[in-house]
Amino acid sequence: MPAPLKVAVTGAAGNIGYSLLWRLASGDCFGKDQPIALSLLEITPALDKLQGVIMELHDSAFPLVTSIEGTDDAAAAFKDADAVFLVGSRPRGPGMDRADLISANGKIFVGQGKALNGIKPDGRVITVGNPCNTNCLVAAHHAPDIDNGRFTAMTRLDQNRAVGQLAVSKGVAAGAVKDVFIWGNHADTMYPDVRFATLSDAPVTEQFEDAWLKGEFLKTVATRGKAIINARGASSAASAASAAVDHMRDWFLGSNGQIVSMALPSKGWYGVPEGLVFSFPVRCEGGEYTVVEDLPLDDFAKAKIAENVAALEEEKAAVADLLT
Ligand code: NAX
Repeated sequence: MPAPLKVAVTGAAGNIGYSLLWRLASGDCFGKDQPIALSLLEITPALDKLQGVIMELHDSAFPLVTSIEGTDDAAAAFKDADAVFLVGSRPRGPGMDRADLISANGKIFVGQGKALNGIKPDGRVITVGNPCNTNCLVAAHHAPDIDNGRFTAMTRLDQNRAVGQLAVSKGVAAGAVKDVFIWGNHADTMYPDVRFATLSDAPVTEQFEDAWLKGEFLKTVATRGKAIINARGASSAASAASAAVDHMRDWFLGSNGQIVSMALPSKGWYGVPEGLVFSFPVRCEGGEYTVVEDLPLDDFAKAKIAENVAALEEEKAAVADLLT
């Protein structure tokens, strides 16, 4: 057996945590022969609840879990971590607009960014807590010793939602759909690009009307989070946890040649301003991701990318005081 990976999860007593921790512990993310040491971070008032979660994890007797620590100290939680899931953040409260939420959550990611400076230099960070792209930007900014390429944000749930819509429409399993990915922000503006995707080995663009792909399909994917809240009375938690597992698993173990979505600090790819955390098409192999840089852009894709750049520039401006 290899040495255990230290896996840190924030907001571990929350709804996503309650699904995510069991998937991590069962080996779905890092492999069925990879032991893990769980390091769980919560705010002080939620530590009792976290103890209950830890008791249940112990009661699940996972063979791969070597230890479980719960703490409210971010520096201790992240020290020498190999993988970090930044899930914890503040939900939007009554009367809060998006700018208030961005600014309230941005502050959390200043402190956590400083603590993330202590992860292993080759550690991997996924930001799930919203607004995840901009929270990731803030966290990476405050961890100067860690290459900002180790910081990512999650648009895999949007990708999976798009795959799910296509698969259900044709009555096939999701595994028949390949190379769907997301451009931009994890927000209503994001763009699920299917121009290079296949379903049952044939191009998606030959099996669906263009008007549907750019209309109802796009809208369904973009507003799926709200539809789930309306139907379930609670936000997507199991599917979000599943997407976080997919994201981190592919980064560690590879995407088998498939294009997947990861929001990354831009290095100027596709004209996206450097540093903006933007979802790009990537392939993962040998523990690293590589942006697929040579995809042609049509006018629709260019317009959607521009719309997302503008939205993310606006979010960045809202946290300018946290980026000094
Ligand atoms: P919950 O409110 O159930 O849980 C959040 C947990 O985070 C709570 O236990 C809280 O005590 C903890 N927390 C708050 N501040 C913290 C801090 N500074 N350090 C450590 N823990 C802290 O929310 P949940 O449903 O689990 O969702 C978590 C986040 O994921 C939210 O921001 C949500 O908006 C976001 N999502 C992101 C998605 C994505 O695709 N990127 C999709 C699902 C989800 O909406």
